[in-house]
Amino acid sequence: MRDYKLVVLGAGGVGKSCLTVQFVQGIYIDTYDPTIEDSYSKEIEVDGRACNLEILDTAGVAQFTAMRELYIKNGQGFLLVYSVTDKKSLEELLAIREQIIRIKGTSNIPIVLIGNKCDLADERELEPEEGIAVSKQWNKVPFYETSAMYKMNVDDAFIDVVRQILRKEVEQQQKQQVQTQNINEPEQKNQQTPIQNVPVQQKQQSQMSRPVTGNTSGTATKGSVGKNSNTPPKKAKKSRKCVIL
Ligand SMILES: Nc1nc2c(ncn2[C@@H]2O[C@H](COP(=O)(O)OP(=O)(O)O)[C@@H](O)[C@H]2O)c(=O)[nH]1
Ligand SMILES: [Mg+2]
Repeated sequence: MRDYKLVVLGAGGVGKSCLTVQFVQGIYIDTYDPTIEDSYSKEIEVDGRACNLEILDTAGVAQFTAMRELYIKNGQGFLLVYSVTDKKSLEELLAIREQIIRIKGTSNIPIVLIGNKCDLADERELEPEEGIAVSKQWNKVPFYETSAMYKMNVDDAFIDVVRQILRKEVEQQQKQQVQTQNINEPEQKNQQTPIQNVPVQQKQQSQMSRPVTGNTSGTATKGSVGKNSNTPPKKAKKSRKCVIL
């Protein structure tokens, strides 16, 4: 089984831990220590492939630390979380994404943008359109409004980023195959036509898969680790408007 490293990033209090624990354990913890930075593991099957996810739930306000550099370097997929009740938390994600791009040296990175707490209709400072606008700005990264409290779109968002990683792997394998063929091809042609001087045709690069832009689904199987103070969810205020782009 392959290991995949996911990193959950965003401002303090946006719901990173609640989302992670909800995804891994299927429970909502209302009082999670904001200073705890923890990693979780969960086995899931995505498109028939067994994956072992290592999920790092980050904490702390200092964004530009050596630690952060290290786990961004090691991370393969990133969940960038803001709260729809906190305008500033979306702004903070812009710098975080820039940092990821700088460290990775590319903008082709498996990322999902998450607007959490979409159940808090009365406290909204950000409408779905604002998340959609940022997603467009970021090469149309998939955008989900989630509620960790009501487990809305939580699995979808995590599985989406895993699917992006899998797709990227396939793209890289295809690229390697094309390169190998390009190296081998001239020799084969020469063997077949030893006398005539036939120019060797350059193989066209094969069409790469298109980037993920839509919502996805998959099956969660097994979770592990964590603290358990399972508080039952409060009743939702007003309508819960959540979107998936
Ligand atoms: N209503 C609502 N509250 C949430 C949701 N997710 C998190 N919270 C609240 O936000 C607080 C901070 O969440 P936490 O996961 O600790 O944030 P973190 O600092 O980003 O890890 C929690 O204690 C919850 O009270 C959600 O989906 N809906
Ligand atoms: Mg936390």
